Amino acid sequence: MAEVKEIKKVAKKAKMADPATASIDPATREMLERAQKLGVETIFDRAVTMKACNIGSQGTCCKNCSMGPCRLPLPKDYDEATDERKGLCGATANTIAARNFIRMVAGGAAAHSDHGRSVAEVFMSAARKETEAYKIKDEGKLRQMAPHLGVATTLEVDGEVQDRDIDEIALEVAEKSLNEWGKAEGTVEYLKRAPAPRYEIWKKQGVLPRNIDREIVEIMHRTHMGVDQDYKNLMKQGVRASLADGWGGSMLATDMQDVLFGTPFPLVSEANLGVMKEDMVNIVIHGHEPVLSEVIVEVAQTKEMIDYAKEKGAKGIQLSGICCTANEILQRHGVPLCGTFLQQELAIVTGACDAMVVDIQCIMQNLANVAKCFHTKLITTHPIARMEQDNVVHIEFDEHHALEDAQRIVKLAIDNFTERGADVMIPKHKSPMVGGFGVESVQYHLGGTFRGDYYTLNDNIINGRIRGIGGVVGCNNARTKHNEAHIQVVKELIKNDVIVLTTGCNAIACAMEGLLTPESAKVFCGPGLAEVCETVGIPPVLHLGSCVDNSRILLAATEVVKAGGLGNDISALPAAGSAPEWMSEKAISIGQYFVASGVYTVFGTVFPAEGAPVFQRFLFEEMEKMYGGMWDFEKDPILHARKMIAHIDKKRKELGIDKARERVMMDMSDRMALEV
Ligand code: BF8
Repeated sequence: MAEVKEIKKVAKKAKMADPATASIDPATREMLERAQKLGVETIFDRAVTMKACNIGSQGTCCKNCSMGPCRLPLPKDYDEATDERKGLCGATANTIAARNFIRMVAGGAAAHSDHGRSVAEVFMSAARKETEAYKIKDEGKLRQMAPHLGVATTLEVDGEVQDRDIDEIALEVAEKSLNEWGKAEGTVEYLKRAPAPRYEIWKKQGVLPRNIDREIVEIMHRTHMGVDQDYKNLMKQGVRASLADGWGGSMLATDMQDVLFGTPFPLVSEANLGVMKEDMVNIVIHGHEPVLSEVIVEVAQTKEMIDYAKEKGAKGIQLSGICCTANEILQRHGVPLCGTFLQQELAIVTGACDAMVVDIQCIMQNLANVAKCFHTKLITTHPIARMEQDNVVHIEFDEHHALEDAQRIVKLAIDNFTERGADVMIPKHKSPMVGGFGVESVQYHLGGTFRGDYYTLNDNIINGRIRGIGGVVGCNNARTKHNEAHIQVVKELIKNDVIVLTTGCNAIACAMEGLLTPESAKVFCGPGLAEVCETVGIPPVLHLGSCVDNSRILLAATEVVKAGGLGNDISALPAAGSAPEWMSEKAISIGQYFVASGVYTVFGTVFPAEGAPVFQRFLFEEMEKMYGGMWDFEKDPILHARKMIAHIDKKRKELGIDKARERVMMDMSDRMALEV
């Protein structure tokens, strides 16, 4: 039996989560039961014992100065006309909720964009040839992104146009990109990649971000005690910073990662805790930045490391991933997905995780406590994300000696294989999947043969086989049943012929449920979408990558606009966005740049403005008049999906293509009736 080491166990009398209601996933339930039997506390148990603060979750707790916190709960008999709630300084519920909301935007935009900056710095090292570990891998993508930064890809020699040297382009792109975080003049370059009418809306509203860092800093200034006290003006800055994320930091991160590591293209893999292997060294990679994990993938496949693992009695090395680092290495290398955000502790509870390597974001500090109970080496790698617990090993990663760092980490994991206890329990559950989609591969599968655009996709939206596009993204939230809302929303959409583009933990949840296979189209889709997926050979849910890759959804939507027939702006498209189980500030930033890009966006779980109904109405209704997109909130997953479908139908009607869809639907049933 296992030696599960000394641990602060769940007190016997403490309430614990009920595995049956904690998750829809059998592997998660199995591991949660095991954790509870072993006395290992997880987030699922803490979600039962610790209640969320109602005022904070409504968005109306202000702790921006030491006279507070000032708490303004929504009264039961709330009446807008007589609402006189205020903090000590007089800040209204609207001001407080708007300040809190845009601080969340700032947190999310900072996380995505600082990740982007790190990639840009590695990109610069590669362009300067200062590192052996990174090279320009995808020259085509580099040539494609360069003009958007004002970098020429050709030059004229003796009256002849020639391709410019790739190293020169790389250097200039690196310089221009890094400049985007702090340039003194102008606006973020990539904004012009949006459809022209969209850019004009941003210009008219005065929300073109000047540079990425400045907009985030300005949020912190404006929300400081005694500065901006008008929720509309606060939101203007929230929009500006979110655009600096979606069309700036995140989009640059995606592009530069593609150039350095390759643009994803469809590939097969597997998902869920069952991808771990008992007879192999299991290295679970977790976090968000692919710069280190890319090198770990390379090193783990070397003969030297595989032989070393065999020397230690393992059959080889099994890599798998949690969260968005998982999505990054899945998309480019087919490394299997171990699980979503809520499964990180459970990967260690298997007793088979020889090393968990973490970088930044969505890493629970409790991992260290769980790792203490098993043999698992928990390795932090990033200078800005360390843990206080003494069992955590810190191997700081530096792109200048990336190979050595990765070798050290992989070797540590292999050495630790021999330390495993006997009680290993890996759930059997895993699902096959196809991942690796992106703007380019959607074009390949759903574009015209010779047109190089999204012709086939548009054509099928116009003729009604595909009703519309749903972008379903975002986290898990321990306050709701793990993966339930994700899966119900997505199933309801595809059942109604809405094709789904997914990223982040929603993508992992869909993979675990088998929705990322072409075969699932026949089982779960309406007849129109099933026909398209079967003809083209794609899943009805397309995995577009990590959360910074939501920028791929923005660009895919832009390609749909460009292909024609569906209006001249993103807001005209029969499309809607969703984050059914969101929890992180990054999700708020993403939601806000979707809304500001013209997308109707529905969130589940809680909405952090419920305590300020006037401000919430501004987000849900007024924003549509300004940006063509707006927020909405719906907890119930089926109603959530139906709201999205209703919006899609409204847009179809505005485009005059609702009749085409009716005809297709009538054809199906009428034809059957006629044939009888
Ligand atoms: O950036 S979806 S829980 S893993 S925040 Fe985190 Fe949310 Fe998962 Fe990726 Ni995105």
